[in-house]
Amino acid sequence: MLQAEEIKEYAKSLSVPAVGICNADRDEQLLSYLEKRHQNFSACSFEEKDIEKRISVCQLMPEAKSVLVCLFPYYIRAVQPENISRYAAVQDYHLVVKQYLKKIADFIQSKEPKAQCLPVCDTSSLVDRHLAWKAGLGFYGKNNVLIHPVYGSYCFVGALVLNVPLEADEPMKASCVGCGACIRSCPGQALSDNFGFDCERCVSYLTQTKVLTEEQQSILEHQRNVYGCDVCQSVCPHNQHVPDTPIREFYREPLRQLNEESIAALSNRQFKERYKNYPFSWCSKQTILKNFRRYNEEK
Ligand code: B12
Repeated sequence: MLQAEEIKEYAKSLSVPAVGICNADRDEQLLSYLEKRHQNFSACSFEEKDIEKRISVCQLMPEAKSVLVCLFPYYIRAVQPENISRYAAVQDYHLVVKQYLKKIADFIQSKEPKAQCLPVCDTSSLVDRHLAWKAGLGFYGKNNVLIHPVYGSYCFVGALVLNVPLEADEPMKASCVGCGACIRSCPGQALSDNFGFDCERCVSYLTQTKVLTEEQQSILEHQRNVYGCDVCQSVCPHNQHVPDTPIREFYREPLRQLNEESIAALSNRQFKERYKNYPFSWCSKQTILKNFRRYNEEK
């Protein structure tokens, strides 16, 4: 029978520093978190609205028995992006994470030819950071992000849904220090106690959204970023001494800033081509330019 430890060791040999396992049962605990959240805040337009799809791994793979969850740190001290968030300045995590998950899936199938492995990163109906929390890879911060004790919150989550049972890990005992710096610093006051999060006030969301209300535009005042936001992470004490990422793909051509004139000179197709390896290439060129114009008007 396939052993959890040998898969974890293999993943670590690829430089994936945090790997854990959780079961694929319908998740009643997540259900209560989601219900509470939906009572207090409207769901973000990027979020899966069907709660059953979020809590049932079996809706993605009917024979699912376990989920192997990995963290992919992306912090690089020498990379200090000026007007985009850190996660957007490095190679597109969807592409990078999927390559690693494919290698791990190949390893699993070499040991267990009947194993089915479904890669998940960001775009599925599952709640990625809940999976990571359940698999013991970190704890939730008041800023809503999943924090690893060594790599902090600058980590992407990727997972393989498996039809083979594996020994599950326990959630981590450690917790966020609870200083509230993220809540106080959030430019849109999107965060509140008890993991409250109002997407409609989050700068990251607003930079990715085409049409904004006047109030939302005022939240973006003085925000230099034209894509994403790192404020609630950069003030977090858990992120102050994190090591550089061991994932080598993230060192390839990191962006320092986006330039308005250069982007305006590109056609939509050229924009997609130029930035196809970065996570914001799905976003329209017009949305990025809207963020530049708003910043310029306020200067
Ligand atoms: C939609 C989305 C967004 C939206 C909404 C974010 C949000 N807070 O919901 C926007 C565009 C604003 C956004 C921004 C960012 N995002 Co985003 N986003 C997503 C996406 C696609 C869905 C998130 C979602 O469903 N949210 C709704 C709620 C239900 O889920 P949740 O916030 O993850 O967690 C809640 C519950 O799970 C519950 N909960 C569940 N179990 C438990 C257990 C305990 C103990 C506790 C206390 C709570 C708890 O508490 C949380 C708060 O309500 C996920 C990928 C995915 N499929 O999960 C990526 C994802 C969450 N994003 C990610 C990233 C990197 C970011 C940014 C850091 C990017 C940036 N720099 O701009 C910011 C962070 C903003 C923030 N403070 O949350 C990573 C997060 C990695 C991490 N270490 O946490 C993810 C997981 C993508 C990935 N696979 O790596 N994102």
